[in-house]
Formats: sequence, structure tokens, C-alpha cells
Amino acid sequence: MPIVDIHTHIYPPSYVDLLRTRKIVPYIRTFADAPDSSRLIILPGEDDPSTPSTSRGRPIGPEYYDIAQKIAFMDQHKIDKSVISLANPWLDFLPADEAGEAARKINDDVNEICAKWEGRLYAFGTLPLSAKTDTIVSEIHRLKGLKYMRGVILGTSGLGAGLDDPALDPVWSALQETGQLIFLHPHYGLPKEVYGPRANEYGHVLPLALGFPLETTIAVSRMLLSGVWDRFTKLNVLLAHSGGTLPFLAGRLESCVLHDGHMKSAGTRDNRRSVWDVLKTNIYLDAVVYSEVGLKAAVEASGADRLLFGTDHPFFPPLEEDVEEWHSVNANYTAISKAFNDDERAKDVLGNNAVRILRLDE
Ligand code: 5CU
Repeated sequence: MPIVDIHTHIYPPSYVDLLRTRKIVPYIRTFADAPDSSRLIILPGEDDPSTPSTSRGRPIGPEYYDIAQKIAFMDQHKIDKSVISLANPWLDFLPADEAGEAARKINDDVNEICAKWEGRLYAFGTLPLSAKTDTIVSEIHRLKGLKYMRGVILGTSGLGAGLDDPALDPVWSALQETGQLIFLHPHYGLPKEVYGPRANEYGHVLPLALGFPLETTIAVSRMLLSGVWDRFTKLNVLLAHSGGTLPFLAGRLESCVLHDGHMKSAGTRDNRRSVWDVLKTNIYLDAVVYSEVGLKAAVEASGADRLLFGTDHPFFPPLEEDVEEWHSVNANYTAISKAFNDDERAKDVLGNNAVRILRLDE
């Protein structure tokens, strides 16, 4: 049985070069109090001057851009195949006239990286979301022809107005038509006010543990409420972090719709697919949730045949020096083992599902 990591990121060297030229988020730079350590600053507001130096982004080393390090990490953690994706914030920040060419370059670079590791690496492509819709749609069609691409990674901002924006319909249509899986991944989190005046004391914990999953939950709920899956019944989406909190909150979402007077009178409450139906038909969930409690909710919501192992490498490395095995990875392995008592379904989640869904045996 192969072990497949479907949630594993890379910043290809050309993207790193781009970040090094920038002076506003996202960028890579050193700070006066630690001139020897480059920091990767990507999350909104994480370079605020009041932020302690240990919270200003994260140290960036070759594990973020050197594919040899990815392969070494895979070997270390017994991962046979990885489906790599550009990490956040993708190309969201580029001016419209630069995004199309940048996407083509990054996608070609990533496809070439995969070709050098035939059989071990596949990828999700990146879309030039700030460009004109025609440019986005042609990149979707071009990606379909790249040998190692198996779908696209997408943030939650869409064309700028979120994923319930009707202007995205040509994008959904092209992705459905070409049968490409969307890997929906957070980046923007929640407005920083919700974390309160003491947020700095907790480093990245609140934005990453809660902001990311809630962002995904809200984004996918907006897709559901605006009828994306009623219009595009074959559109498939893989949700990062086991669906944020969607498996846990799906019942509440359905109940709120049922009791919403505005949606009832607008005629949008009825004649729509339920959250449960979409969860079991169009949604896949990664198993990057670090505990069997969250994993069991994901299984209940979507089914063990729709759950896929991931690591989030190169994020969440061990902070201790000289530790070879990553706690974050082992936590996900342990959760799968405990949730399924190591029965056949564990093997499906660890790799068989990914091979089947993403055609990794072709
Ligand atoms: O640690 C982080 O900031 C992140 C991030 O930005 N993206 C991600 O996928 N995981 C962790």
C-alpha cells in the first residue's frame, strides 16, 4: 500500500526570488535583530512592528524550496508519493497583467520538478486569480495537459469577492469540465481584532489553529449557500484541515438555513442540495487535523473513502534541534491509526483513496 501526502507545499525557487524582491507582505527578508536568519512573512499583519521577532513570519530555509529536502522528508516519514502545491498566498497579490505569465512559469516549473521524480511527485497547479477570467480559464485548460498536474490549489478570496461570487462561474465550469480537483486552502484567517489585545503573547496559535479552519469553513459555506454545487453538480473540492469545522457544524448550518425567513421568502431555502449531500458527493477532506476526534467527525460527515492523508510540510517543523521525525506528521499518523483501529480503511486514508481519486497510478 502506498502512503500518499496530498497536503504538502513548496515555494519553487522562482517564487522565492519574487518574494525576496518585495517590501510588503508577502516577502522574505532579514531583520536587524537577527541579520543571519531570513524570515518568510506571508500572513496578513505578521510584520507589525509591535510583533515580537519570534512571531514575525517564520525562518525560511531550503526545506521551503529545495525539492531534495522534500524527498528526504518523504523518505524519513515513509511517504511514497506527494502531491505538491504552491503554498499560500499563491499569486493572489500580483497585478492583473503579471499574474497569467507568473502562473504559467510556476506551473511549468512545478511540473518539471515532478518529472525529475517520476512516480513520486504530482502537483496541484496555481491559478492567476487576479488576471482576467479568460486568462484563468485558459490556464485551467493548459494545466489539464501538464502530465503531473492533478488539479488546482485555491485560496478563499476568489476573484476578490470570495467564493460565492457569480463571476467565478466560468472558473467552476472550466474546472468541472476538465475534471480537476480543487484543493481549497486558507490564508487570510479572521480579522485580527477577534484575537484581542493579547494576541501577540500567543504567537501564531490563534490565526493558525482557529483562523485558518474558520476561514475555510466560511468560504465553503458561502459556496454552499450561493448554490455553487446546485449549478456545478460534478465540481469536486478537497478541503484543507479536514474541512475546517464544517463536519462539526454542518448540522447547525442546515438548521440555520431551514429557519431563515429571508432565504425562505427569497426562494433560496428550498430546492437546494443539502450540506450533507454535498459533503458525501463533492467534498473530499484531508486528514490534517492532528487528533482522532476531528478525524472521526470528518469520517462521519464525508466517509472514510473521501479522506486523504497529508502533512502540511514544510510548515510545523519540530522546534527542538536534532529531532528527525516531525511530531506534526506523527500526530496525523497516530490519529488515523486510532480512528480506524488500523483496519483496511486506514490504508485507504493513508494512500489508496489518493491513488484512486487523483489517478496516481497513471
Ligand atoms: O505556519 C503557517 O503560517 C502556515 C501557512 O502559512 N500555510 C500553511 O499551509 N500552513 C502553515
